[in-house]
Amino acid sequence: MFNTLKSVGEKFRLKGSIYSYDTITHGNINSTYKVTYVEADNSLKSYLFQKVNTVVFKNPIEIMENIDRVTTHIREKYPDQVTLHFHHIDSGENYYIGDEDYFWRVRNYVESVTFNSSDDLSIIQSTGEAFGHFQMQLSDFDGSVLHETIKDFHYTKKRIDKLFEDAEKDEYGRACEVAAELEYIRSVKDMASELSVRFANGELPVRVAHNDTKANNVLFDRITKRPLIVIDLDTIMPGMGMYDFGDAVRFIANTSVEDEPDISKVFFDTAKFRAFARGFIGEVKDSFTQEEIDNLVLASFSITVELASRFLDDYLTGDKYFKCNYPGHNLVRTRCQLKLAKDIKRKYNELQWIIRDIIES
Ligand code: GN1
Ligand code: MG
Repeated sequence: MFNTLKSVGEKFRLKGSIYSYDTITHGNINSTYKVTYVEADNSLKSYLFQKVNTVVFKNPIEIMENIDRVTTHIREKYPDQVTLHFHHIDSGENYYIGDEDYFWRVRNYVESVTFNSSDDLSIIQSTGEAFGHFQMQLSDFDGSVLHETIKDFHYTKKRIDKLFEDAEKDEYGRACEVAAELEYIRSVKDMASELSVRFANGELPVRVAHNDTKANNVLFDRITKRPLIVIDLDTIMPGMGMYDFGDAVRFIANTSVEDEPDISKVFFDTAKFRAFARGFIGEVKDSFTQEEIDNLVLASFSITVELASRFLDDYLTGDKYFKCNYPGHNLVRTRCQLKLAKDIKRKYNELQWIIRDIIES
């Protein structure tokens, strides 16, 4: 790896020589490294190198254009905020296509801390603020100029339809193991699909969606523990703001991890939901419509069922999309997300009351 990183660094004209590097292990798609250089005056400077998975991201150049447009908009509106800065190669691009078409990019490393989960409700509320703030900052940005880099990314109905088609084909002979999971998804398909269908019909607002609002995509200041910046802008596309909320709570309000094998540990924590919602809604209440606010809980349920369907589809089609750490990892992920979806559904009314309470307070 060292030699690869060294030659990528040379392309991006980074000064000095590599002092150390670490692999950053979170993220299911791309490969990420923190690379520290020692410069001529002996000072250390770190960068984030990323090798983009071009099987998933078929148009990485379009992704870089999207990121450029969105970060420029934010930088112009809030010049004092920490922003992401991508380095350029000699010929001017902010990416480098290397051997075997590997797509590399390099950005500033922001000294910070991230949280995969937290029992500290103030951290959760701040995470909500960060993602709400991101939505708010982009509420006056014309989303139609963005490329749809992964078509129908959160078109839940299509995701579920594809799952059933692949279960029918059953190329890996795994469908018989997952009859119960398929049956549950079939039973909630209409409910989980509703928002995505209405969005596709033009009945709901088109926003700039971040589309990957996991807690660890917010960087916090190490000392003040205030949010600094939202990262991982690979999936910014026109989409539903409500789904950004839903994706975030599916991750942060899970009492365990996203791929917990023991699903008896998996519940949807209403106190964490409340904390996140308070932070998020505080930021978006003037830009979101009443209808969007009223559908935040449905969005949370829908995206959880959608992700379960994506994991299960990947399992049935040979585990080619999500990185798997062991055989059956995608099935474990599926079961965990379905357990969570069931718990969200069970607590539906209580969650709606929490949203109402926040709006009225
Ligand atoms: C993928 O690799 P990562 O963690 O950024 C996926 C998201 C899923 C997530 C689940 C492009 O994101 O949609 O919610 O895994 N990203 C893509 O952990 O498919
Ligand atoms: Mg991501």
